[in-house]
Amino acid sequence: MNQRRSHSDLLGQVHNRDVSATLELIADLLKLAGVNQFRVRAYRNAGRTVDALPEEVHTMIARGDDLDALPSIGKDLAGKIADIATTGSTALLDELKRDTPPSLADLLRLPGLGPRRVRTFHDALGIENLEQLHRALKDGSIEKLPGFGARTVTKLLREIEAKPAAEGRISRAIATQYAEPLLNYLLGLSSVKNAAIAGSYRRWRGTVGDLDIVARSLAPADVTSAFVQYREVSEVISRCSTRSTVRLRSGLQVDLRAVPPESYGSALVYFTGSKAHNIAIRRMAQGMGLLVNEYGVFKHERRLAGGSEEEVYEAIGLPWIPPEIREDRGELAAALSGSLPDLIEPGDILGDLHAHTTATDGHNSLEEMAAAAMTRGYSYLAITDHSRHLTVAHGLNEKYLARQIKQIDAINRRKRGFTLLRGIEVDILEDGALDLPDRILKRLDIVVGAIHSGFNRSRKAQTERILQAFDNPHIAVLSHPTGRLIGTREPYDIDMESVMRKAHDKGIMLELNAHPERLDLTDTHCRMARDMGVMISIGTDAHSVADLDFMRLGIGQARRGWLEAGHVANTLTLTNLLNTTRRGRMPA
Ligand code: DGT
Ligand code: CA
Ligand code: CA
Repeated sequence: MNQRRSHSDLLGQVHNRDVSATLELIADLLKLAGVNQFRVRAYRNAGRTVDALPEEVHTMIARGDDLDALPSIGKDLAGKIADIATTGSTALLDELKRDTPPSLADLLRLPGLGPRRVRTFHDALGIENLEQLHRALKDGSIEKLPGFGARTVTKLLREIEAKPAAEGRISRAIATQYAEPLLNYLLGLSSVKNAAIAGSYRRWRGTVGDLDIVARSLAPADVTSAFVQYREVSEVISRCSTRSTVRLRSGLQVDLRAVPPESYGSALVYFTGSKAHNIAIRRMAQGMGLLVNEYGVFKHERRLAGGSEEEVYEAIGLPWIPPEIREDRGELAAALSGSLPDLIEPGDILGDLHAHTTATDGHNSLEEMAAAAMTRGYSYLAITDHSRHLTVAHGLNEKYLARQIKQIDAINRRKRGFTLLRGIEVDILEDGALDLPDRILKRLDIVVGAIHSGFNRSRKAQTERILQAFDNPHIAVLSHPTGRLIGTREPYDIDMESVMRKAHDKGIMLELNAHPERLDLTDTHCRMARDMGVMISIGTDAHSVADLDFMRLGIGQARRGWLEAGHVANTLTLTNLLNTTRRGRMPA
């Protein structure tokens, strides 16, 4: 971060993601300082609230909104959030940092390490970060500490070394907060005629390594100099008249190419990628005696196309190909034979099939969730709170679920053209049984089964567990089928083909969980479901009204998996949907 910037210069630059990360850091440092867990949790909850906001905190402050009206935010926290949103920090954080190096917080993320152990590492060995811990584990100094045996050391080493490869990439949902304002800034320049974010961002990958922006301009040098002056740029990594790379304060790197109008389409194709798609296109064009590059499509130096993407694809005999499937996974063959998929679109979605409320670990009530779903034009929303086994989320037992069913029925009686579906996200227990008895499950519209424990079982056992759950007559959907948490938890090991085969035979759907940390199923698994005739249900796993907007990420992922509206359950009308989800329901 550039320390020389004044506060007023920073104003308007601290995005919600920065605020929530700062609150999270405060929580970690408080935890290390040994304060009581309720105080720690208050900061974590506040971070989550900020993450779920539909607009930027600094916008709300500028408008004069009361931040303490937000869920789980009192007066004191509201003041600190305002400090962070306007200055990037708050007195408490500055004070905590004086006592504890912030990098110690990373150690808390390792399974099995609590504040007491982390403090021991720090006090006894001066360890301040993961790298130093890694070294100390290997050179035997940790094993010599009282209370740390060889087994603990082996386990910690494995955790550190298995840190997922997503490191260095950020979630697309977070990248959006930085990308869209930057794009708008560029679009507002008089030297820019048009601009688009290309790269993995445009292909809707769940995570992005960096941003790639293409701008159409008659004065590329002007675009570049305005770009490097963007207020969030912290470092100019490279710069020439048509191309430059910068780093934003957030750490996100951005490549910009400014190109003349006649090359805009070909530059967009090139920088949208993927690289594999580009190579496949170039090879195909070569067979036709054509050269394709970022400047255009050429035959013996003569330009045939380049101004628009449609023109570029047309010059090589293809229809335009949607960015999400430009991965060299058969899209060129499909384009050639006129069999490109008719990909699902946001307007096809009639409802959301996975949402939580304050009855378990959600932030909003049934009424609020219903209203938010209606605002989005939905005709239904499935309420799928947790079941009792998930005690950390205050999972519902039979009695509380029965009460929620009554509440949902009462709300539905008052609504026209909108229905809350009675549902549950029920734990699939270790033996494959569901966590609630059939007599309550059969009263529901949609039973979503999920694994939340016992992740480390063998492939065979984990697969058996799921197949066993599919024998329950009520389960309609398998939620987040691989259990991955992007960047923090690897998927559990299952035989996806067996799971899909049985899902198909039993008429059970697989969920594409649209939460940005999950995006589970993956794109290739979506494609596999399509090929195996397994219906997909897209669910946002919303824990607040704002989370319902994750649907767009789910659609991006579904499109990457070649899914059409007909492959996705939430495009069905309510009646058709209920025909597929109420598998073993007792007649009303
Ligand atoms: P990322 O940033 O890792 O999430 O993924 P991308 O796809 O955005 O990759 P990036 O930023 O390295 O490059 C943007 C696009 O530029 C990439 O999708 C295709 C194109 N590109 C980059 N390097 C090459 C290359 O060596 N050959 C070809 N044909 N295209 C390339
Ligand atoms: Ca990129
Ligand atoms: Ca790039």
